[in-house]
Amino acid sequence: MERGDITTLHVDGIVNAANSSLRGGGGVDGAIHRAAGPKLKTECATLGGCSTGDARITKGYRLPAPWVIHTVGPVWRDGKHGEEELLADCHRRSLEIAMEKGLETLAFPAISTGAYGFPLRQAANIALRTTATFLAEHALPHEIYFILFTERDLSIWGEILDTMIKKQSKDQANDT
Ligand code: AR6
Repeated sequence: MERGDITTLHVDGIVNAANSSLRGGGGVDGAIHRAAGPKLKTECATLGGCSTGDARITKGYRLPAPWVIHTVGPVWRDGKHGEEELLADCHRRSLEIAMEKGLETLAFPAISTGAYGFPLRQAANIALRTTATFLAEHALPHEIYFILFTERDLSIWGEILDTMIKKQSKDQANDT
C-alpha cells in the first residue's frame, strides 16, 4: 500500500477505474490514457464497452506496466443499489483476469472513490477483504499493491488494513 501515481509503476498490470464506454475519462482513467498514448484508446474502442462490476484487459502501450485491466466501478447512490457487491465484483474480476494472463504483480487504485463517490472507508474494506480472500484461494497474482493518491486516503486505507490484521490475529488466537 503506498501513495503515488499508478501510471508510473513497474508492475505486470495496473487496474483502471474506467466507465462503461471504455473511451477514457477524467481521474485515474484520464491519467492512464495520457500516459499510455493514443493506441490505448484505439484498442479500448474495439472492446464494445464493459458493464459495471466487470473488467477487460488491454496492453499498456507507453506505460511501464505491460497490461491494463479496465474495470467499471459502481456509482455510489445510497448503498441500497448493490454498490458493495458491484465493487467487490470489480476487484474479483480484475484479479481473475490477471490470474488468467499469468500476471504476478498487480496495482489497484481506489476504484469508485473519486468521481463515483463511494465512501472511502467502505470501499477500502471491500477492496482489501475481496483481495485477501482471492489471494488465499489462488496462486496468482503474487503481489497486489493499492495505490492511494493522497496522504489522507493512504492513512485511511492503512487504518483499515491494520484493523483487519488485528481482527485476524485475534480470531486465530481464539481458534487455538
Ligand atoms: N494514480 C492513482 N490514483 C489516482 C490517480 C493516479 N494517477 N488519479 C486519480 N486517482 P476516479 P472513479 C485516484 O474519479 O471514482 C473517470 O472519469 C483518485 O484520487 O479516477 O472510479 C472514469 O472515466 C481517487 O481516489 O475514479 C469514470 O467515468 C481514485 O483514483 C469515473 O471517473 C478513483 O477516482 C470513475 O470514477
